[in-house]
Amino acid sequence: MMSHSVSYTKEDAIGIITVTNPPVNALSQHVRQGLSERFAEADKDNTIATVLICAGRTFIAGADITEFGKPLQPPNFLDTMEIIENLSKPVVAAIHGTALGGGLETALCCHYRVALPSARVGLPEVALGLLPGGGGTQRLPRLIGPEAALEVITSGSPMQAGQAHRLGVIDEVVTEGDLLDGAKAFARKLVADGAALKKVRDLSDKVTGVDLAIFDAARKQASKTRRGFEAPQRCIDCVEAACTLPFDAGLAKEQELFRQVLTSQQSAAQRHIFFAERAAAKVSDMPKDTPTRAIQKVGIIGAGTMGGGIAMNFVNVGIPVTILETGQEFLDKGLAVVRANYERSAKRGRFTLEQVEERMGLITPALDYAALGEVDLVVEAVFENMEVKKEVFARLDTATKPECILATNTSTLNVDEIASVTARPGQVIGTHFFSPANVMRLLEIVRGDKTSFETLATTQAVGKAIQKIGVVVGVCDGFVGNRMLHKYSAQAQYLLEEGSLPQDVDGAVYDLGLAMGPFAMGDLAGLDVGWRIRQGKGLPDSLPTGERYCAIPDRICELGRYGQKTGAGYYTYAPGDRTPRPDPVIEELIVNYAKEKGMTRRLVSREEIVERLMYALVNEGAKILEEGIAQRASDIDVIYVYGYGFPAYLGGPMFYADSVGLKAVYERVCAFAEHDPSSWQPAPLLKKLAEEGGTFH
Ligand code: 3H9
Repeated sequence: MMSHSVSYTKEDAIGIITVTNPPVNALSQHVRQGLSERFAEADKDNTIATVLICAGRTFIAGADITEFGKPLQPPNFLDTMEIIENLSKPVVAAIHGTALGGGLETALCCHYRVALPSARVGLPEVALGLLPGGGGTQRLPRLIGPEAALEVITSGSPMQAGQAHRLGVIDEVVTEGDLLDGAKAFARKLVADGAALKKVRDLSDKVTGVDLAIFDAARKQASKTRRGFEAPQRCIDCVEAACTLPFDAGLAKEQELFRQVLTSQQSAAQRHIFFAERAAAKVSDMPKDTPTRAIQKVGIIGAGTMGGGIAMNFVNVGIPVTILETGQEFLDKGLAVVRANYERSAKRGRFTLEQVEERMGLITPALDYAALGEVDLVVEAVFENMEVKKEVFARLDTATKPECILATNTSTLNVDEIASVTARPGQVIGTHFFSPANVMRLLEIVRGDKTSFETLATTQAVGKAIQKIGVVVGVCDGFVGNRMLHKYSAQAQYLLEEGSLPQDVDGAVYDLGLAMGPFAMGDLAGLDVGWRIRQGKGLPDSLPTGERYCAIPDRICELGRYGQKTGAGYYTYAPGDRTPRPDPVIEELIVNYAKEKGMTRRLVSREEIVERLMYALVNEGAKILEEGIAQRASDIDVIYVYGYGFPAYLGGPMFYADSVGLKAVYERVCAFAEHDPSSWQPAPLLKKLAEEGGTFH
């Protein structure tokens, strides 16, 4: 059947091939077929050159990711690209939007490339656990040299047209809004100048005589910055092949490694995260046409670590912020921290000192609620205490204009109760940022009972504008992320009583791929906060009967060891060094504590550590799903990957459980529950899926 997603027309003796495959003009089977057919037609037609352009919002944004994991239908990418590269007259790619992955690779088969200044180009395959498999690893180094190509391919980050032009990826940047005319003019000039048909595959100067030590250095670097990820290593192998093998042999190597990564579990997990991230933006019961409000000015209550970090997010995208505090000294201290953060980034060359001043200039410090009269959104980031929050919200309700949205950055408290003190519960919502708030991408958007669709949609849009990955969750203690983490941390502590040491537990999950184990994370966050909350509740005697309680963290705090900030916690730290060092004092404390409790310590295997910690997350995740606190299992995965350092190559805890097999997971959870019924109650949903042979996804 003839493909209708690629058309051929002729203007002024120039053939124009247009791809129309919304939303992102992915290289689906029918597009590959259409391109092959139309380019063959263009070759025969009586024209002087051919322009490849795309309709809609972007140039080809890559292969069609939904086709991966299924048998590839012909024509394959390389056959289509060969037809384009071998055309007998100049082919010019006209780029707008994003030319990514297979899209850029298609453009690299054209003889020349022009782009709008707003266009971006890149090879982001590595983020999907893949490598550029359409010749990109062989052509890009030939065009811009292996070092620049390594950076583009292993980072996966797209670059602006201007930079691409300076590097030589783009031949000309054309005036905004004038892409087709610009491309046609460029093509006519090529013909008038008698320019050669530049085939990138034939270039060799940049890939000859390369010092191969750069590849070992790149491998070492990637094993640190992308620890555990296979794809960056395979990307480097391919670029090295471009410098050691002739083009066709290099291409064959790329294809072999592409097939290898394409069928890997890591890529399946990373592709899952790609779609999960996009699914997370959808709220099943919210009408698609829900209106959103413009957020032009924001108020932040509290200039502490969280308040300051949250403010930076808005300021970074040009939204002015008013920060309210109770005393001048808190304001001064908070703003000094924000300034220091910006100056540190400027020192690293991320932006200029003028930009630091511009950003600081967008922050207005305030001591009076009256300063919030004009803001469209307030994010409250004060001390985590219900009474304090209620008082703040009651004052906000009178101080702000009626249409202003009031958001709380609580990490545990009931948003409905906070909303109840206002006359606008429909405009109250939770925005749970993760620390450091200016760095972490996750935003849990907590939808209260009365939160209106408009408030929800606006908060989602704001989250997107400040470049967060927003996941909508329901109200419960700890919401999704921290509620699950609570179960995970509890298991980690029980393992100490039973026979492990902090370094055993942390080592096991670090080796699995998590950024940090629970004890190193505790030391980083500070152990005293939880301790004081527990003391406030009168622990350990007031625990509900039967619930298991481990007082090891309390004992550690009693020694004045609060974590990194005191140079000691579960580990010790040398001054100015964040490396956790195991401490015999802690081992003794743990052994004595177990003795006191009459427990006989045993050798706990690494496998058991991983299972106890992971399945604690999964079992609680299943309960959260059943209660409707999370809309879908993949939302939980997004939360863990972007908020808790869970490796994307495992796809998040729920995807991980699916890959292990829910029957096996359930059996282990039941076995744990048999030994310790007070801390394990198998989730009914897990049981049901295990029995049905189902999966969370
Ligand atoms: C590759 O090219 C391998 C080659 O080397 C191999 C040989 C050639 N396929 O993100 P959005 C969907 S690997 C299928 O919300 P935005 C997306 O799921 C690929 N679907 O829009 C969503 O669907 P829905 C390398 C795709 O404007 C809708 O489009 N390329 C694809 O915020 C809108 O997406 C990449 O990795 C796709 N390739 O951002 C680029 N891309 O509405 C991946 C998107 O049902 N894509 N969809 O939820 C992106 O980075 C962004 O989508 C883009 C637009 C920047 C293009």
